[in-house]
Amino acid sequence: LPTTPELTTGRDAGNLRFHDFAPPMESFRAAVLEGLSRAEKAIPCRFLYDARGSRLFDLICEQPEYYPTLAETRILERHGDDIAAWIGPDAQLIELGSGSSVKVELLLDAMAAPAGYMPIDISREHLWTAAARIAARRPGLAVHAVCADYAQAFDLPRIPGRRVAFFPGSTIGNFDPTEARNFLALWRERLGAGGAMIVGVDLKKDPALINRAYNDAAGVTAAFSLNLLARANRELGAEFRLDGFAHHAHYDPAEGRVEIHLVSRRAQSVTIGDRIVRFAAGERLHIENSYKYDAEAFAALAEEAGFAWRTVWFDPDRLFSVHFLSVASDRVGTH
Ligand code: AVI
Repeated sequence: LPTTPELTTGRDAGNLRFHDFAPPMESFRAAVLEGLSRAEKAIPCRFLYDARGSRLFDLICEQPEYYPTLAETRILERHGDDIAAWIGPDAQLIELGSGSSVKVELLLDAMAAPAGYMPIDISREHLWTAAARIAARRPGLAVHAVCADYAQAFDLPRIPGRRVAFFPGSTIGNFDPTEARNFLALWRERLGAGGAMIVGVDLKKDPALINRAYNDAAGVTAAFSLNLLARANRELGAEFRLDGFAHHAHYDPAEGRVEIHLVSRRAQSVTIGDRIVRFAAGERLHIENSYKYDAEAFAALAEEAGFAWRTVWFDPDRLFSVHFLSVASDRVGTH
């Protein structure tokens, strides 16, 4: 795959280096128009995260019904020392989709002497602020902030230490299982010999508990979903009436996933620039899936991606899991 060259940023300071791969901004307009022209209307979930969407997602994580954040934090607090022992010495910790880098501090605290910390995020300013905070708090730690799309090809900066990736939050669940396997395989190649990956994965459980998490009483998740239409109004000059659509999130145990849609409350036409898109009453616009796994099923998926599955930690209520995968040395690729 062609890789994007790294830009010089002039932002380096002290123990902080900034590597900018200038991830291309995918066209929101093209994705919306293409997705709305399908028989089953859909917009990819990555477009939920503009600045307002990212703030709303942080708020979702604070809702009492949204158990994944709380449960994963508990795991990292309780088992941080054990996880650090599995990571071992001379490791650089690479965080995928680091956002505000909160959970990773629990791992950095537990690691005796990390060789470095490399947060990767597509959102440049968010990344810079979080990386600067960690670098200031930990003057002995080499922090390499990487602005890139972690699912795309780019040459990971070469810094000392074995590569250990941290992918928390069950973001892996927003891929379908085939995409998840391909994504893990890509990162296995990238991590190389001696590498490992720590992945947070939400578990299958009582559907009522899952449904509550995606339909919080304060309506934050609904606002997060509807922000996609508000974003289209702001950025594309679309004329979605937000009161014309309802957030609908439902866990399908057979598929093992939460399916999130915006449902048209009535028959309506929406103008987007020079296009008119028609919605029938009750018609659904798909905006996200969130897959849940049994620990065994995720271990099998990781093995199919070429990792050696090592161990898993759970919170006391068995709501969430954190898996430790290592790169089996006899299967290492050339990257
Ligand atoms: C980011 N991701 C793991 C969240 C999830 O639970 O699938 C996104 C989310 N959507 C609605 N609530 C949370």
